[in-house]
Amino acid sequence: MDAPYSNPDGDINNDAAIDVLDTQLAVNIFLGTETNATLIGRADTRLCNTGYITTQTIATCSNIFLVGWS
Ligand SMILES: [Ca+2]
Repeated sequence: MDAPYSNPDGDINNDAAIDVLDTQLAVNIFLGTETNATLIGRADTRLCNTGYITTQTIATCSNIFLVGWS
């Protein structure tokens, strides 16, 4: 498994906040119900930078939202 991006931003919807909406978007992208290419690309570049969305991407987004990135 690839390591998470070293400095994830996590702001998938680009509203300058990391919150539950970003986590929900990560889940929807993982499930395939969110198909917006911009959101999918942003989720990858701002969370995992692996080229694909996994449960680790969702976990990273949740962690940023809940406890911040350290
Ligand atoms: Ca956001």
